[in-house]
Amino acid sequence: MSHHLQPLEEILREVLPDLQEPTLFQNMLRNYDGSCDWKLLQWSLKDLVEKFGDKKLPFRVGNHNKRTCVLQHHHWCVSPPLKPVQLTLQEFIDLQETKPNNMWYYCDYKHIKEWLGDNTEIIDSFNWLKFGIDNELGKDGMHSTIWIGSKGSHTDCHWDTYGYNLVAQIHGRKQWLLYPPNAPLIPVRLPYEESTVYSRFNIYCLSEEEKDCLLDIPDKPKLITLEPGDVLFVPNGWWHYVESLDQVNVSVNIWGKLKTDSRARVEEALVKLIIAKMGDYNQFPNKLTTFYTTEVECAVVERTQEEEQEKKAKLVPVKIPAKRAKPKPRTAAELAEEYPYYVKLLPDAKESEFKEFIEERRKRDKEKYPSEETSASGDYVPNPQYDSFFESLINALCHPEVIGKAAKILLERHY
Ligand SMILES: O=C(O)CCC(=O)C(=O)O
Repeated sequence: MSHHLQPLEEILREVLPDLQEPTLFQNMLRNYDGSCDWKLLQWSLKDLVEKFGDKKLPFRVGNHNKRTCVLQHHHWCVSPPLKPVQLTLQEFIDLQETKPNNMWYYCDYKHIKEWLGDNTEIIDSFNWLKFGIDNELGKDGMHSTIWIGSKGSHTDCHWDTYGYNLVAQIHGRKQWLLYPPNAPLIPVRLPYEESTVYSRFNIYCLSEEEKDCLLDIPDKPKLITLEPGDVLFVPNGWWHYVESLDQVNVSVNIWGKLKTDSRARVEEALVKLIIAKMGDYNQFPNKLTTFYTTEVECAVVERTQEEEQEKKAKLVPVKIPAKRAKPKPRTAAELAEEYPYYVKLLPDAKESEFKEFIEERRKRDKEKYPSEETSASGDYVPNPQYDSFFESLINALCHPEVIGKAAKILLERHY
């Protein structure tokens, strides 16, 4: 029998959208008798292989010690191979024995609905009800995202423009480096990915200059290794760099909705308009300016309507409970104090620990094989404008501060 009081889902439903700090939830998915609320977590790797069956999934492939001319983002992965390889989970696991040590494989950011939407066993094997996400989004795994990678697979440093993030580690360990919003990590929108603001820093494989800059940043980072069963809450706007530490890594996540999402939609539509019109990117086949302008306009209308509703809602008097109830925890610190067995604040990374982390990544760059200096072939097309003035111009116009201001003006002037 548990003597620890678990945070109620009603509390987390209310509190999570407002939490301002990354927070670790431990022991939430496992019960005292060792059983799991999530079958996904209970399954062994062999079970997982069986559940995934012969479904082929795309894995992008990168090189452990290659500092490419670009970050190893989804669309800019180095060769070989040029395109993601299609593998079943079993094939991916088998590859770990035979692949060169310096290659990593990552089937990342895969919407379950799109890739495993017909696999009811996986969809029903987890849900986010305990975290108060009990609407369409979180009642099962359908609207979650899955990440399957090998040691060294990583997601470059970025922040997500929509929602708050809950990430559950299922298999293997992953290391997360987090920085608060506004830490000077140089936001860029090229290579473009909707809803993701990347940092210019290639943390996976740091140059000397980047290393020095990182060590000079006054904001204190958080560094945490997630173990199976851990759930990490990442507030909107926090930078994160994520790297897999073990041979086989599986995690799932969900983005919970925020009131600010409709505002972010206006900003994202503006960025898309600028990039689609100024850049020559294959991912924007529609060359009609009106197409993207309409997207901005729809986002503005939607946001304006939401603001109206918020204003009306404020006019409705709030009922004050007759009896003064015990105040509910409202911040991460209060949650951690009230539920110490389940909720942990992330301490700032110790200086020595952070320096070691940085040195390891600096080493990758030093060890790169000169003969492997990126020379992409086949249909991998390096961005010819990388670091050109044109790219800097796009990044300047799409800078979150510029876009934020433009969105503000648009919303104030509309109608
Ligand atoms: O697990 C990863 O590689 C990255 C996850 C991530 O960026 C996210 O959940 O927002």
